[in-house]
Amino acid sequence: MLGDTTLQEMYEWMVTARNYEERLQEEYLEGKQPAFDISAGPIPGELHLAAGQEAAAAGVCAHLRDADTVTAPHRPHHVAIAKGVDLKRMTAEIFGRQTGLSKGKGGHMHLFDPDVNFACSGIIAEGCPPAVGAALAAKKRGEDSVAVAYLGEGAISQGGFLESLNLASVHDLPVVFVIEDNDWAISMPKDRVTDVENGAQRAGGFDLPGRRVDQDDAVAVYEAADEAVGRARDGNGPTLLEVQVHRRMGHFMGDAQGYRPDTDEEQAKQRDSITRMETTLESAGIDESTIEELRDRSHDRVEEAIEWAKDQPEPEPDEAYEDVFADPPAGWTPAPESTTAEQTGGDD
Ligand SMILES: Cc1ncc(C[n+]2csc(CCOP(=O)(O)OP(=O)(O)O)c2C)c(N)n1
Ligand SMILES: [Mg+2]
Repeated sequence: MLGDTTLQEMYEWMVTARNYEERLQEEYLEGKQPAFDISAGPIPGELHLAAGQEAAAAGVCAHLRDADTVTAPHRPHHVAIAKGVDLKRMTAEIFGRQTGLSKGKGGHMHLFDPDVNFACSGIIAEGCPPAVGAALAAKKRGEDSVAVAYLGEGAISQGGFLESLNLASVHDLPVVFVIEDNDWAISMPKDRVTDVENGAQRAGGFDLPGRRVDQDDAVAVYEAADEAVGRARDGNGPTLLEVQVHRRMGHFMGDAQGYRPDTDEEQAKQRDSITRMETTLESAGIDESTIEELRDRSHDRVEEAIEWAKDQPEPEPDEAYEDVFADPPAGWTPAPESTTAEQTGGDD
């Protein structure tokens, strides 16, 4: 049963994610004008925003604990926030700072927070095999933790995803796959890349349950995930969920979206899961002042994280050679002369 506290928590995550991305957008554009130089400004590199997809993160992560593993793709902020990733260190990572989650070397598509078992990757469907591995580890250790792998609908024909479905099913692993169907894979509409009507149908080929949540309603996602995560935690194996979400923005910041009909973008904005959630909160009897308080708190948290991150030092050039290999190959020597064989683990 979905109580008021969980509803409010889900709303707060969703609003935090939206505020956060609105602020990232402003920071990102600073310094990139007028020629849109992708390496310029306080946030270097690409930036994929997930505005419009928050329900898929909140509805699933509301069932998770820190010990559960979550992997996300290149559009990760909403999921990271709902999983409880440290917002300050995540922001420092996005700004390329030394105190970032990956010491400023990964950027926004490579956020790793071992404290809450979160990882993401710019390679699509790449999070599926590690999630299966985490689920296998939990099962072998006799723990009741679960793993959740997020992917986009554009990744549902990737080998890594299909092989993961198979392994998870064969070994009855505690893993939930969540497809965020935002209708687009960069500029490619779904019906150009697959003949299945919805991604949840992929489950049938592997004899595991598949379910689609047709609208980006966090409460409907919560209910579907209740069953899926519960099934995994109780040792009854994997589930595939698909959630219809909407991409309010371009594929990445700077995408002119010439391929996208204006009506599609307009519709995405109208079907806002956050507005829907506000109506749900009001119907549950939560008063406007409480909702306002949640909004203000999320706003303050976002500002604090961004201000903190911007104050953090940038990595030193020498640090580029650190943490590259866990176990460097024999004879591998990094370029800086100061680095010793002991540091590199070379063949001394
Ligand atoms: C293995 C691989 N192939 C191609 C790419 C390039 N690429 C980046 S995002 C993307 C489309 C992803 O679409 P979808 O999975 O629907 O996620 P969305 O961007 O819609 O969130 C592609 C093809 C990649 N990152 N990894
Ligand atoms: Mg997509």
